[in-house]
Amino acid sequence: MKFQICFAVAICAVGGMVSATHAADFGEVRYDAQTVIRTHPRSIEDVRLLDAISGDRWSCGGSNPDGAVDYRVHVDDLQHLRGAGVEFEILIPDLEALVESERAEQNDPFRPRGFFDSFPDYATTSSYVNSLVSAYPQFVSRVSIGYSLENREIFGFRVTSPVAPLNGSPRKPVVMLNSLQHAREWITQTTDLYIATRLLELYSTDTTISGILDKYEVVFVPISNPDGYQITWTSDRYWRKNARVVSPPPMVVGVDLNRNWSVGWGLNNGSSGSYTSETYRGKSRFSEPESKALSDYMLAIPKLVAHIDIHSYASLLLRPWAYQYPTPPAIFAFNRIGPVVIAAIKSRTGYTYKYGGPEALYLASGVAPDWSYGTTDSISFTLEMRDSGYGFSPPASTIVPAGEDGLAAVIALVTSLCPADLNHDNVVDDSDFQLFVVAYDILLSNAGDFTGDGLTDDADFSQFVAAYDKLTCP
Ligand code: 0X9
Ligand code: ZN
Repeated sequence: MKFQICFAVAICAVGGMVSATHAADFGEVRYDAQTVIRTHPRSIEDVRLLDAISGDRWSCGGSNPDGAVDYRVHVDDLQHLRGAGVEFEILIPDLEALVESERAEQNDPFRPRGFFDSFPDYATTSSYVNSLVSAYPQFVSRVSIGYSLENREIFGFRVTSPVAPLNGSPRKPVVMLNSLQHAREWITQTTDLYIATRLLELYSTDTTISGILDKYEVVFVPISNPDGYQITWTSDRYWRKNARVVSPPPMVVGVDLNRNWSVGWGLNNGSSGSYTSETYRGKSRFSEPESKALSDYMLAIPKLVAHIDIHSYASLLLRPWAYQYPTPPAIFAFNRIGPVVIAAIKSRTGYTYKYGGPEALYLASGVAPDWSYGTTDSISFTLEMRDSGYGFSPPASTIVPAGEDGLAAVIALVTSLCPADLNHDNVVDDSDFQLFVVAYDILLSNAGDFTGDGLTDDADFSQFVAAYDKLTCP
């Protein structure tokens, strides 16, 4: 059997994950003589060697063949791996060449000029959000989530139809979609913006989508880490963390925002207390203004029902918990919805994602969806976008297909949120209860089978009651 790094808990995140050294001035970081390899570790020793040699693991699990892990490695170090008998193939032979060809593609004066034909920088996204507000004034409003350490605005926008919320509620239930906590994961932002754009464009012709925007509000935060994102445009294309100076000279920069959230924060399984680590968790829970602002915004939402934190590029849909193996109380709901989402992506784009818990990737403590699920009870996932074969620099032609994956995921997620609304009238009330009782009594129909075990029984009844009580449905 192949050794599975993704099962191998602490390994991925503790200790060895060291950032490329960053000069104080953040001068241009080049990736000359750097490669990205896909490795097949046979043992924990192999992983330790890879972590020590590389310090920058790019991805693992998901669509990778069993146990394969991608690392950025200096060409001179490949011989050590060969010497140690570590199996690998070269995925990206010359990383600096990839950075440059990506830049050339972005700057090509003859490239198509549509918004989804290239990757937008901070200013371009900000203008694009304004243009959505102008094009769909009844549907879109821009919001300010807060400010980054370097005082860049973390902006977002709310999308819903002018149809009023049910029962005189002041606000519809909210689905939150944020991207770019990890600065280098550019495909996550375009996916977020693509989902918003298509929901708006399709509202008038697609009844599933009008159903979604009539019942829910979707909040988009495309650039959750604006300072880190700026770094990826100006000095270091593969910067992951934020721009916090975490130690005095010799200066070390960066907190991994996706290790800074309060639920599970501080555990060594999947985050690090070491400044130089790519998974450095920060000095305390929510020490970083970016994660703090986003969490405060989400806490103030009266009814947050779902949240997707978008990452790349392991082709995975991950449920809580990320910080520990024991399953969360809502495991039935996650296990019902997760496979539906995966199947929806497959049928829309043909791309295969996998659904799972921490065993599908690795433990990670202090991540955003553990916080949103653990604190607000919303159905929260990490969505790791598709692997294009170019690591964090997918060609611009990936933007639309990946965006379609994301759109399929959101449609399937939102339409799966409210199984107890058996008569589809948008409320879980006595009429649904009556339908449930009929299903329960005759034990023939599986209309009330929320657990997916083929029976409408007591376990389903508990779930029905939970849905009824919590009013998680619009
Ligand atoms: O490590 C992370 O923060 C995410 N992966 S990434 O390669 N984009 O950095 C995954 C976070 C969620 N992890 C689990 N649910 N295990
Ligand atoms: Zn990420």
